Amino acid sequence: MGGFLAEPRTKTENDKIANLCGKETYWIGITDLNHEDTFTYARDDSTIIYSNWSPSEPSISLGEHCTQMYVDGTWNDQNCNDHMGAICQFDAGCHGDPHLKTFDGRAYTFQGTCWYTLFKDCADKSRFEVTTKFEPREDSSPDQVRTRIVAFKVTVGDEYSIIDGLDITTGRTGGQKTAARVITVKEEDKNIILNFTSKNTTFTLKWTLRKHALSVTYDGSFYHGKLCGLMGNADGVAANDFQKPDGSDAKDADDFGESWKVNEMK
Ligand SMILES: [Ca+2]
Ligand SMILES: [Ca+2]
Ligand SMILES: [Ca+2]
Repeated sequence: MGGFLAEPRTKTENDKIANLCGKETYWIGITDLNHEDTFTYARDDSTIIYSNWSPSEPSISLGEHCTQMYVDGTWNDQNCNDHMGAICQFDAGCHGDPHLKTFDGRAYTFQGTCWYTLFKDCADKSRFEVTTKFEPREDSSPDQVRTRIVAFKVTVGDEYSIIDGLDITTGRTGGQKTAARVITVKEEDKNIILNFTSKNTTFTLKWTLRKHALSVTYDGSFYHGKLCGLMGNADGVAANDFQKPDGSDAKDADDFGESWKVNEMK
């Protein structure tokens, strides 16, 4: 199924796996099969960076080359032929990272932790802007931050709408809260559909809360090549999408993503 024996690399990961184990012991992906007494990850044979051996383990040199996790989360090297269950791990790419895709179809991964311009009218006098907020996910670790989109804000002229989970706030930039005119928002079965119109172009944002996934479509051709932000310039060419606010080309996805960071909103 594309998984592999679990590789707890931090105390946090190890504790979580131990909680999954319940009353059984399970194989994890740590072995010294290839180099007696030097334990490595079974998947790529790289040396382990964290361990949690039980007292007086690993027993080494006794024909024990595979590793089991006890109920309390500590490890024991054990004969690989023993029968027990296994804890498997799946790489994050399989579920829910912010894999972004530009209007022109360029896919990339960017893990920001702030507000970023998703797309906007790139003219000198910008008519609208959509910003999104990324936050770390619960399964982040110090060495690998994973994020998801948790909120977004749409500004059209002096009107704005902030979608924060299922909380919807609309108003005018002048301050007073008021019914929206060019932005319409509706909620359907924990999906939020937001529409706004500019220059005879209707933009539709569909926010699937369960997956923290946001999709954007628009009609017409007026904004062809006139957008910018994390979703690129919408000119039909995927290769030129990593443009920074100053118009220069970013050197990679992180450089591109960070260049579209905006000041934190209150
Ligand atoms: Ca051994
Ligand atoms: Ca042992
Ligand atoms: Ca493009």
